[in-house]
Amino acid sequence: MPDLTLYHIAPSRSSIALWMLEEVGAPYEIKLLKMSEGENLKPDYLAVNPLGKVPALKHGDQVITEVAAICTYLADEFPERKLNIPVGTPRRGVYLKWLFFGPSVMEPAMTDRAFPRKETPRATALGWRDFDTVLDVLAKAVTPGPYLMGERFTAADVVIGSGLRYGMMFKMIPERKEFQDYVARFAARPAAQRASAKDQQLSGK
Ligand SMILES: N[C@@H](CCC(=O)N[C@@H](CS)C(=O)NCC(=O)O)C(=O)O
Repeated sequence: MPDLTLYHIAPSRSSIALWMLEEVGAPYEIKLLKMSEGENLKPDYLAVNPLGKVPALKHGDQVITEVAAICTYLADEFPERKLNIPVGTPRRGVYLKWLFFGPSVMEPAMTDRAFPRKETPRATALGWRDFDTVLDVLAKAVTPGPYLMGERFTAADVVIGSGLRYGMMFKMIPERKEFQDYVARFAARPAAQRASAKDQQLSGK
């Protein structure tokens, strides 16, 4: 029995972890939860993640939540797949920057745009910038590419790339050429295709 278990709602943010598991290529098990039936808010799953959010990844007896942490963890845990920038490499700092940028800058900026607040908080009180500035930074980062870290595809592309891909799919992010080209590059990866096919099958679509 694999000692990696993904708690997954298909499709959702946990699809990002599913893609990462396919990139890693180690055996894993999926525990599928139905949000429509509130399974993620039932005691069994709250014992795994008290927030009731997916993904959660169990590795042995350890539980990891937060999708960017899961991607970082898997990339470091399976270094032979070369999906990380190892400790001691000068560019690791930039790689970590992108892994944190996803949940702490890109996602909040997207949420600001999609769900405007009545009162705009002071820009200096926030840990991110306005949507347009954040998108300009990302467009520059993925050009000319092919990936955020140059030639090497890493876990940072799984995190940032998924955000851009889902953002465009749900019309939360404009279909800028830089983003379309970047997304097309990794959508051709076999692991990304396997993860999408699994998600479609799991969601019955
Ligand atoms: N900060 C979490 C967010 C995870 C998250 O929002 N997951 C959504 C799926 S897209 C979820 O579990 N929603 C169920 C709910 O809110 O009840 C992460 O980055 O992993």
